[in-house]
Amino acid sequence: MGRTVILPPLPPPLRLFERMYTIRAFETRMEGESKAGRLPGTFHSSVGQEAVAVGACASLRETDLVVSTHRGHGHFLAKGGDVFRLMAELYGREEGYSAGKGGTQHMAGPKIGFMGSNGITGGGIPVAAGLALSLKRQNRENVVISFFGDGAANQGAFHEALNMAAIWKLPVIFICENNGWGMSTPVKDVTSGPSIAHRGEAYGILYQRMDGNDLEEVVEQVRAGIQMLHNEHAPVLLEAVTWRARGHSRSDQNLYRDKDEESRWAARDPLALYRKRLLDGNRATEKELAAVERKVDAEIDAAFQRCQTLKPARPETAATKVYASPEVPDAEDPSQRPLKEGEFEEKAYWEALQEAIREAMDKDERYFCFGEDICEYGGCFKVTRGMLEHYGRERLVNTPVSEEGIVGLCVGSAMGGLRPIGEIMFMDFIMLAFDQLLNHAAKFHYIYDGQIKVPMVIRTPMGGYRGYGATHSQCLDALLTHLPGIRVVTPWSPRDAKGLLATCLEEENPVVFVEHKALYIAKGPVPKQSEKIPLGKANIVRPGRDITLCANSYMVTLALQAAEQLAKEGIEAEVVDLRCLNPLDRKTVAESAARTQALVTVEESHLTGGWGAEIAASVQELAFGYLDAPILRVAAADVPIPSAPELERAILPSAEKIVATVKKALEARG
Ligand SMILES: Cc1ncc(C[n+]2csc(CCOP(=O)(O)OP(=O)(O)O)c2C)c(N)n1
Ligand SMILES: [Mg+2]
Repeated sequence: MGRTVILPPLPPPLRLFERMYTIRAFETRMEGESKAGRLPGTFHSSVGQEAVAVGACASLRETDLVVSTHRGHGHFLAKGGDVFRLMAELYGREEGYSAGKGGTQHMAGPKIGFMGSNGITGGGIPVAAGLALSLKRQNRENVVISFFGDGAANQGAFHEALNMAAIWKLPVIFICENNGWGMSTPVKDVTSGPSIAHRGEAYGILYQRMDGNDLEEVVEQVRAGIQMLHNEHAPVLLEAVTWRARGHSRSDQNLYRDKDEESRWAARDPLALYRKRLLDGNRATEKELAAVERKVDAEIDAAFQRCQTLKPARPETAATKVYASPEVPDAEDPSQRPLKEGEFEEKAYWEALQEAIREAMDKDERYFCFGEDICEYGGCFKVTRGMLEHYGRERLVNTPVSEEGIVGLCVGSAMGGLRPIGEIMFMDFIMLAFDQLLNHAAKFHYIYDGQIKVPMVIRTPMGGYRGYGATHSQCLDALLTHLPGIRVVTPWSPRDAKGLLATCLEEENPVVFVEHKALYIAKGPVPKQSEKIPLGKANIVRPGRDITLCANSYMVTLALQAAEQLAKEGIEAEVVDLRCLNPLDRKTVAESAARTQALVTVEESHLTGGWGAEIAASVQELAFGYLDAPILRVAAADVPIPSAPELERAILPSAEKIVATVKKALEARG
């Protein structure tokens, strides 16, 4: 059943003209600054496309949301962005919307519903769908506009997001600004099908092509689109046919375009067309229009003059706001308390995980689980088994096989106020979502200077030892730690699995929570009383005086087995479970190594670039004087993971390899 939503009244024509003129004047002035070398980085002018931005935003409320592109100044101004703060951002000043951290391609103003411009072509589309999911789940009548270019319509992200928005009927208007070009590539050379708009047909959603240089047509189509969206409860795809009047970016001289094209489109300049239409229709006088132009020119000039007085960004701000909730190194760790009889139950790792999820979901409606085959099937490793009956399909959502979409919608919905718990079926598949995870989730808080948070947890199983072969066995935990902005947690025991997941579910940062296939059915004591284990605290799971074994996840099991064997030979190994890779508890490992004077790292990620190298470097920095043996590493060999058990064993860590490596280290000690 549809509903009629009263749209906000349209701004008067002179106001629309003023907005278009503001964008034109802003872009013109700042492009000059950019070409003169006074702005850092690049510059993408939206001159020629003002009617799309202004026409689309004309029917939005402040609480409606916009997600933009690398060519986003116009969208920002049309959504109500402040000229001075936008300009200041382009100059790299702290007064800018992103305090100089974002620059021209990464600005946000959530207070005015502008949820970020984005330097990744197509990257904002799943984010917009996720924001729409949050609006829908919160029963808000708002809409999201997702702006993107013709080039972005060829990204997988576009297709995954459109499909997901269509199946869940999300309130998002996808607006493709087809400006004829993706850098130097003409649309027709790289785009199949009758039109980009027609791609909507494939997803069964409403679609329409429109003249993107005709402000009134854009206003009308977007207004109709929003109304349709509310009536049909379905997303809409609009293709605005327009033209990029300037070069792609600062350095582009447009040498690949012919003069005919230039003069044809120059005659269709959207600002001049609207100006003429207002005059011809007696809706504004020359005097009124000129007065608007003078007023805007003065405003741009005032902002410009003010920007010249601003000081450069202070270097000490460069490393601030990387994380929305900081690491708490001295937080109390309840898991250090030994459990007494009656205080715990023996539980499997998977059960402990499910308990943490259930406890969060029972307390707070914002949590929902989101992933492939997590409903009836319970997920590939059955962590969500049995939950569907209790929580229903609203709180447990089976998704298409669309990893980029899964993570992207988690990102957007987390930004919109939800608490998504995403599941990636095998960690290997997370690579399909790296863009959303590492370019978006991990960076948004920082690049928008703390204005946006992405509190999501992505759970995923890693690991070999099961013969699944190269695409279903990898440990990518170390790989994820190379980029700041994202927590990486790798629990070993069922107690930690529950206590760490409980903490992660309350984190304000994005988290990748890495489980291990070989641990799901392993049992251990889990306290009846819920506990939250702080992130970034390694755990000494076996004390010893002769050497430190630093491990995580399933490698802790192997390290303990190795320690047992070594003990028979009189070598007492201390086993330290890192538990988290970000934050990384270098201190506990260094202190342990300082006591034992020797260290072997044990990881299942590949040797080269693994976390063992990072720990080795840190320990020699922190405890060099105490060591009297070389730090050695046990890791997966630098080959893809083979399937046959004999081959897999040959390249993955084992207790025997750990024992041999320990002996080698101790022999060198002499
Ligand atoms: C994922 C990704 N690939 C490539 C680029 C480099 N790049 C920047 S803009 C652009 C063209 C985008 O074309 P379109 O989506 O039509 O937007 P327009 O520049 O025309 O506004 C490219 C290839 C990028 N920023 N991100
Ligand atoms: Mg384009």
